[in-house]
Amino acid sequence: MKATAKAHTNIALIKYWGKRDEALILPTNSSLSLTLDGFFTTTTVDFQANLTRDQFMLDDEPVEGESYQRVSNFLDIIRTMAGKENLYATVHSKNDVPTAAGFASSASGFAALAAAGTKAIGMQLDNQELSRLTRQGSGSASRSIYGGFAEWEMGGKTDGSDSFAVPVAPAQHWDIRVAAVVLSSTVKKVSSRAGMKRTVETSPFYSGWIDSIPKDLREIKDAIKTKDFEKTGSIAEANCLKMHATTLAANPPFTYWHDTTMRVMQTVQEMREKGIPAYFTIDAGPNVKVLYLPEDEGKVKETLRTIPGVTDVILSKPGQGISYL
Ligand code: 2P0
Repeated sequence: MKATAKAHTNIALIKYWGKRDEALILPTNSSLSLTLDGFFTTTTVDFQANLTRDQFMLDDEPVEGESYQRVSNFLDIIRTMAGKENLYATVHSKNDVPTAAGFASSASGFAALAAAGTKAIGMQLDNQELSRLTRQGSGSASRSIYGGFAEWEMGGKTDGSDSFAVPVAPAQHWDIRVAAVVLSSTVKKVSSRAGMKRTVETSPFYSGWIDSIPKDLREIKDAIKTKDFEKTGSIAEANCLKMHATTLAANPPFTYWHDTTMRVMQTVQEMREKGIPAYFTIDAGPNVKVLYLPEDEGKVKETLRTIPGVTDVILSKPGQGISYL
């Protein structure tokens, strides 16, 4: 009862920022992302009758504590679905996500775990069912089931049955690139879970954020379909700024940005003034991801690398969805 799956991380162009149900991980808004080739997790799940508890190894090191509990709780959901409540597993995960690049490994991690775990226990789920399950491990992971562009539809039901991701366009549809700009100082004081919770509960800007999402989603899907880079990039950049604005109005207020974060944002805007179409987006941390077109790769990389406080620039293409090894 053993299976191995590989999943890539994704970068949100329309951000998921807020939950309406924390246990089931149901969001307050729909979101849209691009799956990335350069960052992935490979996970093997092996259910064995002789085990009395799960074991979780990450990059060959045993994991305990909160991370272990999240994995084991997620396997509980799979066991319940399969009707095999007392069957425990060894989980071996390998992250090919440079941690310094500022990508949360939870998106690729839970997508790979869901795919390998369900296959190992003998279930055959379609992508929609797999995305719905994966969502319960980590919200953003629901989008990593698919390659290319994917939308996580928030749904409206209280049981989460209509909250899952759907494909928007495959990786082959459009070769746009993402540069992960690595900063020398990346200490993050507020986790994304805690940050979105505080924002939903206290930020007076939150209702403006929610109201603006349907239009952003509609327009970015049109722009992706017609491969309109300026429109796609400017909607993504503005959506990111709106998300981060909600945190400034939270109580207590907070921001994920550092001085270098702002320097990178300004440099991207200056590149545009010089005629290079490039746009930024930022998740719940100080690192910046820059969207650009393949023909501008050399100039974009060189410009970003020379910003004081930037230690590395890691480039990625659109990536594929779940695969089984
Ligand atoms: C996103 N982020 O759409 C947004 C943008 C951060 C900013 O999804 O609590 O790790 O596991 O559902 O998915 C980060 O939050 O949160 C995130 P949980 P997750 O990518």
